[in-house]
Amino acid sequence: MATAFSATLPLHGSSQENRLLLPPTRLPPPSSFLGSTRSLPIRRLNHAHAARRSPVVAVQEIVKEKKPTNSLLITKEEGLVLYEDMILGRSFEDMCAQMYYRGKMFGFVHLYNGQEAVSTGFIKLLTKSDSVVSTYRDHVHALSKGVSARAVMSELFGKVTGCCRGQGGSMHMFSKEHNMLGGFAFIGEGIPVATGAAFTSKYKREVLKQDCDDVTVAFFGDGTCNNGQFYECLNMAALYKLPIIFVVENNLWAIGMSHLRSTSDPEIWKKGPAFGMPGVHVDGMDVLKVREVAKEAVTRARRGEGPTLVECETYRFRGHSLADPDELRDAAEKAKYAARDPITALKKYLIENKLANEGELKTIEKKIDDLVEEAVEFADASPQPGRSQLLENVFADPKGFGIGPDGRYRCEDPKFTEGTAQV
Ligand SMILES: Cc1ncc(C[n+]2csc(CCOP(=O)(O)OP(=O)(O)O)c2C)c(N)n1
Ligand SMILES: [Mg+2]
Repeated sequence: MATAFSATLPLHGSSQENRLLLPPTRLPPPSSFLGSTRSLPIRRLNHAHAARRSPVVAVQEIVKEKKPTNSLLITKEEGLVLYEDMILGRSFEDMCAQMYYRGKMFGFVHLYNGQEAVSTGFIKLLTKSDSVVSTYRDHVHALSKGVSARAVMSELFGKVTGCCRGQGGSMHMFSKEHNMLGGFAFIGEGIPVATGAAFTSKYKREVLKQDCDDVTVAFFGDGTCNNGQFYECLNMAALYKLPIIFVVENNLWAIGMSHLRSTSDPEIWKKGPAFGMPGVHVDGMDVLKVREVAKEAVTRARRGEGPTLVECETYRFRGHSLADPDELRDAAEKAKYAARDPITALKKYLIENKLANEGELKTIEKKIDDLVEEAVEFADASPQPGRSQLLENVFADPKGFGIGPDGRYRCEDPKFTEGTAQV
């Protein structure tokens, strides 16, 4: 494999795990696949209904077959696109932190620093009509999908020029134009939405006979994999062979809860084969490895071969949100992952393989710095939403007492206060 990226991240061995004396999970022998310590066994279902399903094929087997070991994984142009996207994600988030602490944005703000290889590795392979669903850690997925830095920053500032006209804020980035189907504050909420989007693509193609090979990528965290919606959607996606990729961003923590303490089997990728779809583990600090896995998964989905579960092992470089002082995670663990910064790794690969020189990369960094600065100026100068926008798109009775058969708010009925209710 022609990647200069460093060795793999063992999932195990955090100090948290040691303190709790959890039994070590038995790992299969190390595999050279994309630097992963785990390999995906090819499992064929041997129960009575196996004939209904397609055999489960490991994504990495396909990747191995196709990749000669001595060729570069990307062209110069692709490398520069990846680098620019990751720099955009990082610079944008660093700027968010500054703006948050200056009081320019309100509510919770969850940053993506450290996880850029996942967003970039997947989304830069997608077309505009493909869909992306994210979580509350969604700014960078929106940027990778093409939503402008101006629109995302303005949304964070609560301004009318934001991608949701200031009504969504940090956790709800949405853009119909870019098929960015939302950040979702409730964990797991996005997974059924993504499954629905994938169902739409299949319905268009197979029932309406439209020329549609759109795929959907759903991003969510390790903690979310303990949520029921994840399992329900894996089942439906496998059953209907939907064009979807479930991407777990396993950053080893769910706020202050270690993945190893909260999950019966911490190897999330194994849940794919359990539902009849490929599951793969990939080093999520290495954008080239993520991209190789993403290519295969996206291609399978486009060909109508169904869903894939991808577990990207990654790490967030900041606290859970900007309100989190990040005192729980062990300093040694943080330092270990900081040394594997995905942007530094890509830069090293580009330079060592003569795909780019320092000057070209600096030019990109400067361009992105200017773009992010300009986005802040734009957001700052943009107007607040008008008061009339307040109740737009609110379908519930804003006064909280229901709507009567005459279509009027119950509380406006003079008889309303005759009972026990007090308005
Ligand atoms: C349904 C629901 N339950 C609980 C929460 C509170 N909550 C917010 S973030 C979070 C942890 C999620 O961790 P993970 O899925 O690993 O994502 P990460 O923050 O690490 O990206 C929880 C439990 C929530 N937002 N939604
Ligand atoms: Mg997590």
